Amino acid sequence: MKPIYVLNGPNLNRLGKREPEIYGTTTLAEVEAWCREAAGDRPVEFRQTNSEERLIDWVHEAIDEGDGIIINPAAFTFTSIALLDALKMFKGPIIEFHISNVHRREPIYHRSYVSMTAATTVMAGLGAEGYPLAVKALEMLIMKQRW
Ligand code: DHK
Repeated sequence: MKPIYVLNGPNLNRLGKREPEIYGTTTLAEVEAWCREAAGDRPVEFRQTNSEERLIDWVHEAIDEGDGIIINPAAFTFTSIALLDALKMFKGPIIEFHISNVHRREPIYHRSYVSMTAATTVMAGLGAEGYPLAVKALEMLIMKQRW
């Protein structure tokens, strides 16, 4: 069984302390534990970076090694065509994940490059508690070969 990749973008290393009124008080380490529990026997590559280059390198790794991707690109969602181009090469389900409901926030958070042609589905606004739900949803998409 190939791993799923749970990739997190810039500033999410500060989760729990960063704008708790928007992102809550759960830490990224707690989110990782929830994802591993939700994945059961499925191996999980759980990562975070503030670097666009590294995030793209991990997508390339997932192209060769993974069965599915959950990605919270954070601010790169709205800026990176390079990340979109990398995700478009992935032959499997991709869940674009946002802790907050970006569509209910400032206009700079409304136009997602990832959603344009790469994301199979988008989950937004469920808080950090949405991550383990995304793991379950990704497993369903993998099993149904739907992307
Ligand atoms: C996280 C960020 O860092 C913001 O740039 C996004 C996203 C929203 C989130 O809700 O997880 O706009």
